[in-house]
Amino acid sequence: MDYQTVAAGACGRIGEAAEQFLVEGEPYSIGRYGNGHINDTFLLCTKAPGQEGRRGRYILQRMNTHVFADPEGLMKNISGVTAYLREQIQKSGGDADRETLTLVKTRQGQDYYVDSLGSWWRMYLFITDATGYDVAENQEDFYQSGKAFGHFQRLLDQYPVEKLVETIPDFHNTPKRLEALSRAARADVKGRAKGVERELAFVMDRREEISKVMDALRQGEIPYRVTHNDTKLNNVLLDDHTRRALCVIDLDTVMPGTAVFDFGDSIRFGANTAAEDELDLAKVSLSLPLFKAYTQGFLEGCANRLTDGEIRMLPWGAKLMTLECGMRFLTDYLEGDRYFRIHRPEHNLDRARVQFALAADMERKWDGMKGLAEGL
Ligand code: ADP
Ligand code: GN1
Ligand code: MG
Repeated sequence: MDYQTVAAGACGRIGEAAEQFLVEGEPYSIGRYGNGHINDTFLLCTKAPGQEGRRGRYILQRMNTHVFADPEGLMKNISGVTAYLREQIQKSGGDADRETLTLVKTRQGQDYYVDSLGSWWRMYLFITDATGYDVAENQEDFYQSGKAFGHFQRLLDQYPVEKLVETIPDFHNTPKRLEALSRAARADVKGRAKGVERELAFVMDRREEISKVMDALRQGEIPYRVTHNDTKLNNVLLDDHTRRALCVIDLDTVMPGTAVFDFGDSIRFGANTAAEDELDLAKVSLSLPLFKAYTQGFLEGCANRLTDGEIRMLPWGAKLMTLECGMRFLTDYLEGDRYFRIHRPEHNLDRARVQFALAADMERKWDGMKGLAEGL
């Protein structure tokens, strides 16, 4: 490999992997890209042979096979879902290369490459002139992201569920997340439980509520749907020119689930007035105007197909996704930071504290959230 730049933090057999995919031009630079917590994501640029200047851009990802135990099943999901979305987008006259992810094949005609160290790699066309935001800069952007995730949900409304592998079993099974946290606290492999008694108590005080949405699903009060399950603001790209929602990305967790949790996960991330890992908890709060903007966008994007039962559950979706994410960060902290990528020693604990502060603020603003969700 003699690329001009190979970024610090490159991993595995990245050069070997880059050369397996059918790109236009020849690879000349590669660097880490984006702020995802799970996969190793790189931007690969190519140039025409013997010439200077960029020819093409691609996203090269090393998949996280610790998190996704069945990468082959996962890639089947992504290939099926993206092909289906492509068809729908083309039917409605859209630009499928920008409005959904497009997998780039390997020279062997596969959707992924397993390198000589056993790492799994995939490549997507880079979606140009578009940005995934880590904070909602204004209500309109957040409204747009709600529209995108709602629309995504509607496009997949008729997708054959039996084609989907459950890439992470019990991903949003909130009572199981609570059990996992309790187990991690009991095992206390890193000796960290003593320092998080307040956070554990915060969760335990709310244990009766934790299964509220799961119970509604099990009792058939709300339907299972094909959902995204990781609806963070930076998993949707907005068009840089129009600032309108363009493409929903990060399709690793598309599985049967509930629209209530897709809604809730977006709120926990994007309607927080502080970053997910803010150290000053006084800055953490739920913005009701952002909550309103997202709700409007999501309901419109779903073409108002959510049932009354789902709409009534939306505030619970927000609170339980916030508690769940807090529990997951805290579990990972107790277990020694094996799941989420961290950038400082107590990063997962800081993240958990933010989620719990946000859940507490949602309790203070509960009537406002209910009024907005049911009143729109
Ligand atoms: P993770 O699961 O680690 O969050 P993502 O698939 O979300 O990984 O990718 C990480 C980041 O890379 C995204 O937040 C986005 O900024 C960027 N990204 C991913 N795929 C594309 C793409 N096809 N075009 C442009 N940017 C992308
Ligand atoms: C992870 O992959 P990314 O960074 O978009 C995680 C989500 C969490 C989120 C917290 C597969 O999302 O479930 O809510 O971090 N994804 C997976 O920021 O676990
Ligand atoms: Mg992501």
